[in-house]
Amino acid sequence: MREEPILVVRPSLPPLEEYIEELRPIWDSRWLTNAGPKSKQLAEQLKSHLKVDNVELFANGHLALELAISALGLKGEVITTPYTFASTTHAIVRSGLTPVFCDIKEDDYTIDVSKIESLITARTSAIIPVHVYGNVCDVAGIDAIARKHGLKVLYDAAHVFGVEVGGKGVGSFGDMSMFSFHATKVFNTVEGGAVTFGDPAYAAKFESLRQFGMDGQERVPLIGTNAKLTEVHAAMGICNLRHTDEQIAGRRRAVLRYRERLDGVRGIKLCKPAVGVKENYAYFPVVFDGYKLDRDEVLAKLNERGIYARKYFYPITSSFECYHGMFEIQETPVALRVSKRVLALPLYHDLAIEAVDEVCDTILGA
Ligand code: T4K
Repeated sequence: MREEPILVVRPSLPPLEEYIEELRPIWDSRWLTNAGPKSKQLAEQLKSHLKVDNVELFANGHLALELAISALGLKGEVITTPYTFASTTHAIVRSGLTPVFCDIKEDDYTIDVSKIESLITARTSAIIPVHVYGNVCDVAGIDAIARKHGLKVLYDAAHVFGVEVGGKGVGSFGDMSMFSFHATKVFNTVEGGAVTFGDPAYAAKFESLRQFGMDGQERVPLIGTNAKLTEVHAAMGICNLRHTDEQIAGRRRAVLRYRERLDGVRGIKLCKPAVGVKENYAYFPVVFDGYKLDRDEVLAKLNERGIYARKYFYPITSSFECYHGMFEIQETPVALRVSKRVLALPLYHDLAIEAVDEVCDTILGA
């Protein structure tokens, strides 16, 4: 057992002095929250960094997703996948909508576009696909279906910070995209999130929705919530953004080493690098299918050594106990099968190559 555990992810932090410097004007002005100058500055910086037209910031990714659903006025059924973190499905259900689960593709675990149309009914209002692990969905295929059937598209883009497709920011596809800035993400504000969108008319709606539905001091046109990003969180984002590119380069180095060690090993399946996509190396999922050990045995071996890989994403959300009896989990057989075989291996920007080797040695020598 190693002295210091290797966790699946570790947050990126700026140098402490840099953060203190960024906090100084907040102390001086005593402006701490409610869309202050730091959050406005961060939103502007993210607009150009993410190559999108509009960015609104929120207290976390989950609330951002719920408010995006609200701003889009979604009703009835939405087509989504159960191969994701709890947040995606919960946001849909908590908004009074019915998730209709579409299966995922074997190669990158994103929504299988060929299966979407058969799930559309008169009650369908939107598609909520997930760019899972940083893998980009078939945005052109989804766009074509959405246009044909008059559906909105809201991407769960929690994992794709900084990803570009054909030179375009991934957050510029669909009607809206939700990004998570949680501590464990490629870019973090400790807690935080954003929605990116093309139509500027949504900006005023988001401003109101995240501030109790208020518009000024005396008008309350919407039933909103409190989902504001504070100034101290925004300051963290401003600092972290200065280092994100070099951190993604660190993640890439670790991923290349993983691929070098694990690609082609019988019974071990890796995602292939995507063509025409600028990747962010958010997660490194490995599927154990026909390997000498099953997924749970591999995880136990890693844990014995103090290596804490995680079963992202198991179980599929449609099988959660809170949804007992509501969904037929066999309707997404690929998602079900992958979830029982997948492990996300440790990955963060300063993960040492020796640590990657230790993870691989443990898996291969098991
Ligand atoms: N949609 C998708 C597809 C998502 O993946 C997520 C979040 C969301 C929506 C919602 O966005 P947010 O509302 O969170 O902004 C973690 C994260 O908490 C969660 O944000 C993330 N997805 C999910 C994939 O991973 P857990 O339950 O695995 O977290 P936890 O506490 O077990 O931490 C994971 C690892 O990170 C551990 O090894 C410990 C380490 N860690 C964690 C924290 C909090 C640290 O080293 N430092 C820390 O401060 O969910």
